[in-house]
Amino acid sequence: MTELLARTVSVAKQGNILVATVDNPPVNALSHSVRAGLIEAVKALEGDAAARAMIIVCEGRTFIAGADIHEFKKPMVAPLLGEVIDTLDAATKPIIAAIHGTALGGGLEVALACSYRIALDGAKVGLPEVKLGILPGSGGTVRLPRLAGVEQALAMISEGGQIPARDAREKGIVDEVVSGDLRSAAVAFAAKVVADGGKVRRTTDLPVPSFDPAALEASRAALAKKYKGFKAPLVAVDLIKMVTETPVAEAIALEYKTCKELLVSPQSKALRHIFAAEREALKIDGVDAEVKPRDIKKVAIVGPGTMGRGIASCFVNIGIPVTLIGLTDEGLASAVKAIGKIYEGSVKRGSLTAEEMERRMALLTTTTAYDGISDVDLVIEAVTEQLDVKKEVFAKLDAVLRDDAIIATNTSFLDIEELAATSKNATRIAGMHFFNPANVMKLLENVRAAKTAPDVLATTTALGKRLGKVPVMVGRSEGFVANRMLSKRTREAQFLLEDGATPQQVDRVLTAFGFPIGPFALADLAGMDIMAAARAARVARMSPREQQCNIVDRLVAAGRLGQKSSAGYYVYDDNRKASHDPAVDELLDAHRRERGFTARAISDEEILERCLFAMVNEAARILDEGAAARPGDIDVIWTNGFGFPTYLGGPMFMPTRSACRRSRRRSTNMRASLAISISSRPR
Ligand code: 3H9
Repeated sequence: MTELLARTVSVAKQGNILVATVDNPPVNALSHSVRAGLIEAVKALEGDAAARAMIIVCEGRTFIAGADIHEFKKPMVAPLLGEVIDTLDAATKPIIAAIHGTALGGGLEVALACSYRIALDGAKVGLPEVKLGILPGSGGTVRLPRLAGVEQALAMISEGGQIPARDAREKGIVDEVVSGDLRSAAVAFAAKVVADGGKVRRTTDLPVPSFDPAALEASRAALAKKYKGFKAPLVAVDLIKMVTETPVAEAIALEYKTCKELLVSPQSKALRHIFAAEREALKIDGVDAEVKPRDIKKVAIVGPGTMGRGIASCFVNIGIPVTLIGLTDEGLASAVKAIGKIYEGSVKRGSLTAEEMERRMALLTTTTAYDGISDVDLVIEAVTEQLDVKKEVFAKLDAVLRDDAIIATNTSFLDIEELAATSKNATRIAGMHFFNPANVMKLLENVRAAKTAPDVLATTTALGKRLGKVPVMVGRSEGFVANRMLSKRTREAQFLLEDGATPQQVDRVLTAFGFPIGPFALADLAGMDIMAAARAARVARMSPREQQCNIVDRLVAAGRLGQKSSAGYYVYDDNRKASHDPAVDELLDAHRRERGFTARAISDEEILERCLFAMVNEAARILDEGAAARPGDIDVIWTNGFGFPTYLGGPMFMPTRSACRRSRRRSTNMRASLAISISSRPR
């Protein structure tokens, strides 16, 4: 018999075991109907004298992935999650959570309120609320330490990581790990519990295991350093400390109060915006969600330089064979050696096994001839940034590839339309702009050209996700989105030097704001010769002021190429520690004198506003041109590409919020334009 309790929870009976099945796609979040349904399921268990235990199992790809994030914006409707948890906790018959996929946040809290937890091998559990700027609010901080210990619980709650079922078993969070059919295994487990007397086990009856208070304080210091600027990880320490000192009922109430306070904090709003924006970015403007990506089983990468190597390792990391094409055997051999070195480092650090390294390296082949790649599904060209060279590569690829194979360029600033026009089949041309180091950086700017086929766009997006990247679709635009906005910030930072600021002051203001590195330390890292070359390529299109703002050329002329020559905007010691160099003050003074600028005192506020507005203004132009589909896409690009603090929500979210205070009725584009009018002096 199957009884529908709520639209999303159904109950069936198997012998004397009730099976409550949650079915709330896509991730079985604890929406109102699930909460109501779970309470009804417990009532059904209590009301059925013949039923001796119940399992909670989920349909689809995962166990309950947490509270329904979409409900956070509205007033919550009873029953709240706390009531569900209390109902499970108060049940007089054992309830068993059967976990597959991920049991996260409120989902794990539901499981922790059950008597037993069994998990399918490969499932994961975690309390990731901190990533949304909140903390568990339905007993997670109260129950997890009682099962896993205080230090382990703090690590999971303050960092939000997921742990595999086997680890969870070892740590006491899960009772049994099974393989095969989870539902049958859970019913068998429940039957055994019944046969053993049908005992109810309440996590809240357990004592808090002993712990080292000094370790908690050490965690606080470590978290403050690792998550600089983030509030919730530090609140997690206070919360766990409170739980160790407070009776259960009071601790649960205090935990809920803390969660509610965090939920309305600006950081949580910003982090939830980024969570939603990253998922929204996967929806390609103008491409139907039903469009199927092409199957990518084999890849070739042209160009075994820094980018080509990094991109190659991204693919072999996920088991896709790669053919690396280069001009010489020597160049290819050194690329393979460099990739091997990256993996050797991981093996030494213990993050990769020697066998896994071997497996990955075996997926890598090299060739100097194009005819060996006729069977690949995708080619990414990562050759030198010269249009003619790339056109030549495209012609060679056109000659050997299957018609349905995709050609993606990794160009950072060349015109994708010009490249597409050289191909005999422009529909298969797209951009996949990886960031250096490609094997580390999360951001992937996928580029669409006018004629790119919808399923090619769907493929680069799906592939980005498969590679563990955060893909964002962008359109034709010089420098696309990330670098185009960065160049405007860099330009403004240079103008600030002309006006009287120092590199140290600008870098200090922007790192205090939350960027991991300031623009001048970043320029030293990139190399002044590279910056000068990029400037030379664009100089004809620059405004007169920018054309004459040639500080980079002066640094190059003085032999100050950045970190690589131990001197740029800063001077560097053998450990690459940067210090102020009076020679740079003199160089800047000379520049100002020649250009007719008188140095004035510049406030930190002016520095911050000018640098941020320069970015936001460019973003507004990018949106107006359609080179980015949504403001949220730009936030995703900047938080993942250049370390814009996620707790501020990105450059579009942040100024939008302050502009909102001035006018609630303006559209997002208009709000960005507001920033333009504020900083509208001639550039
Ligand atoms: C919480 O539980 C608080 C409680 O302690 C206390 C409360 C008082 N709700 O990521 P994907 C959607 S806080 C609603 O691409 P994947 C997502 O928007 C919560 N929707 O899939 C997307 O929809 P769309 C703690 C959600 O396979 C679709 O599902 N839990 C939720 O790569 C697919 O998502 C978390 O923070 C949600 N909770 O990864 C878990 N989660 O396509 C957050 C996802 O329409 N979720 N969606 O945009 C995740 O980490 C991943 O989604 C998961 C699946 C690992 C589950």
